[in-house]
Amino acid sequence: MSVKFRRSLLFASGALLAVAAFAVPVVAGTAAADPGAAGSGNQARIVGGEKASLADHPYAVYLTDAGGNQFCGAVIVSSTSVATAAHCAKAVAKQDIRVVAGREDKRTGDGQVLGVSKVWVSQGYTDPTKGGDVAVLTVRGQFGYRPAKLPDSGDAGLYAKGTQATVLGWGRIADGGARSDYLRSAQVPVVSDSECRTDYDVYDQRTMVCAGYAEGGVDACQGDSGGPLVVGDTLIGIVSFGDGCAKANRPGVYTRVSTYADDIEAQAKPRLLG
Ligand code: 4AZ
Repeated sequence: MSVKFRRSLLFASGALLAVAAFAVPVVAGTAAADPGAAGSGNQARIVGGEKASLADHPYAVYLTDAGGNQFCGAVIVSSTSVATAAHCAKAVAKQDIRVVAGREDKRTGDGQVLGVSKVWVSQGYTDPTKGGDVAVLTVRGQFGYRPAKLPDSGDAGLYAKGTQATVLGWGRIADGGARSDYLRSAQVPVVSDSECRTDYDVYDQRTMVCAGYAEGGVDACQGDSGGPLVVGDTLIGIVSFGDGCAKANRPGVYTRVSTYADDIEAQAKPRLLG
């Protein structure tokens, strides 16, 4: 979700006081002419990335509405379920959500299109900027593609500052209209909690993790929400929000999957009826 942050500055007794910013969600603006340019602040695609292959990332999937319009990304976490952002799961009625797996190029009929039988949203979720931006969709049928791994207690180091992670998506291309037809990926380093707290007043290190370069230029963008941030095949983040895309000192904010791994696991488990 693209979120515009306003910061108010208060000068008191010669001291500079940063007042807690209030967040005003806005519809992402129109794209700049130079997608991928460092610090351009454009609203275009996965910024600064490249075409990616499902052979390397078979768990990367996207969500469409009943009309076939891609509105978010998601990630296979078991043979019968995907994880995505809560704000994605809530954007379209359950009966209208389709999960498209095994289709690198949206213009083809490759892979599978599965409906959704159940939607689980993290308890207490209200807004991406308040955390808990994670959901699990149970599909009708089974995926023929391997799931991403969920992080366990031994994976805490993956969240260390500087870890190179890969973000994947079919996000918007330009001019607030068309989205990328192809799966794209970009490499982004994990940002420290203290740095991300400086960048975003709403940052919560328990429920979120940031990734990107201080100078900007590489980022997830509109339409990439719900998609995976992986290290190898381990899912460490889910694209959640940001102030625009690829701006300096405005890294992408991701749901911290380790915090929700047990919940996701419980929801992902294929359950026997009766
Ligand atoms: C979005 O609207 C979105 N730069 C996703 C990620 C980011 C911004 C917006 C992070 O889906």
